[in-house]
Amino acid sequence: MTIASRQTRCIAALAGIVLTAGLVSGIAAPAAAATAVAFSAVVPAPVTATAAPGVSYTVTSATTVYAAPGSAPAAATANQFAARLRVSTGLPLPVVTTVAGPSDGIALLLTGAPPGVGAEGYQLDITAGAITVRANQPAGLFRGVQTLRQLLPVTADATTPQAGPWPVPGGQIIDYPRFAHRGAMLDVARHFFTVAQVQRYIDQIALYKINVLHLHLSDDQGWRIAINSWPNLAAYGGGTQVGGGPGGYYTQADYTAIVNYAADRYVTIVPEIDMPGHTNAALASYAQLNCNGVAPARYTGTQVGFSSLCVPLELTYTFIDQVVGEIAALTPGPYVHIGGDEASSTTASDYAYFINRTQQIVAAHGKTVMGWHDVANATPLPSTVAQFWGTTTSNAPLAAAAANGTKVVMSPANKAYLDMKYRNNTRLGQKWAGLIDVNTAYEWNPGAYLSGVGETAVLGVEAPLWTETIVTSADIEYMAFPRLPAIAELGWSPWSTHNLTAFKGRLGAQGPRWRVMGINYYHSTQVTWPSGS
Ligand code: TNX
Repeated sequence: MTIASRQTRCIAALAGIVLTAGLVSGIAAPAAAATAVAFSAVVPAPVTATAAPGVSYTVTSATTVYAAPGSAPAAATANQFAARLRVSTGLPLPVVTTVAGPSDGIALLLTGAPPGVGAEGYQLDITAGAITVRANQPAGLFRGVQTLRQLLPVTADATTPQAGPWPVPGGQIIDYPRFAHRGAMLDVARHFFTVAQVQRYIDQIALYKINVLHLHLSDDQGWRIAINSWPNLAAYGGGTQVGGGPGGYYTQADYTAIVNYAADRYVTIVPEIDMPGHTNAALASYAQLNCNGVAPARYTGTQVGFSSLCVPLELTYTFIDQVVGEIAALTPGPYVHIGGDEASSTTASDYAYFINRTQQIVAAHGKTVMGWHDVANATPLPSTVAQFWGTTTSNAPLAAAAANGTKVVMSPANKAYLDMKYRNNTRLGQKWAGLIDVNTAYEWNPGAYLSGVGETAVLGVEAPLWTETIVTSADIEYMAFPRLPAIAELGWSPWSTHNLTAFKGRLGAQGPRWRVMGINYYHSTQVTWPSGS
């Protein structure tokens, strides 16, 4: 099936902003640029933000960063934050873990947060004398630090030394997420991206409180993770990509490096092995996995729906058991994503049998199944999470599954797909789900979008980036920014804060920061970007 014809099949299948003068000037003049940012610039919008007019804290050579005593994760977040700031500010910023509640400096504490902010929430207090982040869990400290980063002058995110001062506006923020799952997906199968490229993206998404990175590790065009029991998958099946380039794959040590890097930023990796369709790379690597015993050629085009694992073949399930077993052992997160989309070369009854049996294999390895929403056509386990990727606002099998307890991650292709073009003339991307500029990406309510899938059935949101046309990190960034922050805000901020005009003000305030960070973002005409950004 061609990309152009997919749209038809999919449908069938399925507060005012204050910008200071310094911020507006971007990176131009360091002294002027180091000006306090307003609370109203933070993305995602916090639950409550109460500014203390006229009050600010200034980070100086006397500032110490304190981490909750006895907590290695708190110390790690403090060290990460201080290391980042030392680069741009040139300040010493020592990290101290021995005192409980300092009255000066920047403190990351695991005491005194409101219980209601949960595991990822935090309370941030900024007075003239101190900045305090309080959380119930280390994850909350990390999220709070991302807010603090956004409240520092944009030059604090530079990778070279900048002139201060380093003021932070005074007040209090109490904040916690609306949804547990706030994801980004990167397709490393259509084009391969190195460990360093994935880590760069993790850094960028973590700033917006994204907590899941779903890696699409296999597809027709490439198999991207080494599996010891089936070595040809990576060695041969990883050697191509769309357009015929050399592809690549992650060794298990590489994958672990990604998992650990993500964990240090409180991002959970969800590995996806797409099955039973999207499997040409595996079928090309092992003739014995094919129903006819003949390995197809490797594939470098962009069609979908032509490949399928051999459902009646017992070896198929040995293969899945061994692949899932190795990936589960490398993955501390709870999920293994089994794909399940666009299996148009598999009959409906074969599909249901395959998904049901594969779910059992994943469960036997101690993991929870995620699958594209097509898995609702089988019999999802109560724990299985279905990821909606359709372009309609109703999907009967998914609504029925939700009524049975299935949780849903919302990735409607016409809203959340980062590979859709912004406009007709966007150089990258596709159009099968429509054009998506900032307004479209932001203007929908994940908890009230799909009929029969209400707020309590929604686990969260995810913004997938398919990479048929995406080759470089600059390409990734161009498609993700500014739309990824829109999806991040839908996932984190309470619906009561939802306001397109205010959001676009917040987004505009990010432009100078992205420029300083070297993020190649799309200057949407729907947003007013500060001059120089
Ligand atoms: C559909 S969405 C796909 C992918 C393509 C994408 C391109 C989904 C679950 N499958 O195989 O890469 O469209 O936009």
